[in-house]
Amino acid sequence: MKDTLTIALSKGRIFKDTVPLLQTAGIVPLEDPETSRKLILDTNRPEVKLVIIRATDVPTYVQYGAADLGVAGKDVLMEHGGQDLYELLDLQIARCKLMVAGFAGKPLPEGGLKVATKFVNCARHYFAGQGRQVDVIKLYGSMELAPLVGLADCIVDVVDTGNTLKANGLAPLEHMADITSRLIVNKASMKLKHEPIRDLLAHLQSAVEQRNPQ
Ligand code: PRT
Ligand code: MG
Repeated sequence: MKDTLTIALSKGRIFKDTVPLLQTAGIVPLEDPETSRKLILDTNRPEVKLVIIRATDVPTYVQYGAADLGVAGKDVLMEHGGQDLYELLDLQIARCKLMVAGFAGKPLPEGGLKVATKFVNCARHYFAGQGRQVDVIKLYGSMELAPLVGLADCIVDVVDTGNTLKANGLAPLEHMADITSRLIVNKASMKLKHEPIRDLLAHLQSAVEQRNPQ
C-alpha cells in the first residue's frame, strides 16, 4: 500500500538500539518483541508497522519489498550482496568487527586452509583477495566450536568484546571489516514512498548525529 511503511527489524541488540532512534521520528512500538509472540508489531502511528524477523532475513524482506525499510548489520548486508536495496544511513549501532579467529600463536596453514563460518561469501571474497586457497565450511552458529573439534583451522565471525573467543581458547587473528548497522530501503519503495521515507531518514540522521558528535 502506498501510504503504509513497513520496517523490518531483528530482536535483540538491533531492536533495542533502533527503538530510541525511531522514537525521535515519532514512531513508538506498541509491544515488545521480547515478550510478545507477534511478528508484526503495531506502532503509535497506524501507517507504520514493524516486522520482527531473523537478522539474516532482513535484507531479503527488503530486497523483495515485503518490508519497505530495514535495519541490518553491515556483515549481514555484505553477505547478502545488497541486490534491489539501497543503504541509506549508517545508524552507528550494534558496532563490532568481522574477523578471522583461531588459536593464538598458532600460524594458519599456508595451503588448504579450512574456514568455518556463516559468512561464506565474505570469507571467500576476503581470502580470494589475498590469493589464499580455502575450503569454506558453512555453519549456522557456534562457529567457535569448529577449530576446537578439528572441523576447521579458523573461523570468520563478528567479534565485539572478544570474550566468546577467549572463553573458547581462541583469539582474533585478522581484521576484515568494521561493522555497524545500516538503514536499508527497497529500491521501488524509495521511489513510490519517497516523502515518508525522506522524512523518516531526516529524523534518524539528526538523531544519529546527536548521539555520535564528531
Ligand atoms: O542470533 P541470531 O542467530 O538470530 O542472528 P544474529 O546473531 O545474526 O543476530 P544478532 O541480533 O545477534 O546480531 C545482529 C547484528 O548485531 C549482527 O549482524 C552484527 O552486525 C551485530 N553485532 C554486534 C553482533 C555482535 N555485536 C556480537 N557480539 N552480532 C553477533 N555477536 C556475537 C559474536 O559473534 C559472539 O558470538 O555475540 C557473541 C558475543 O560477542 P563477544 O565478542 O562480545 O564475546
Ligand atoms: Mg546472535
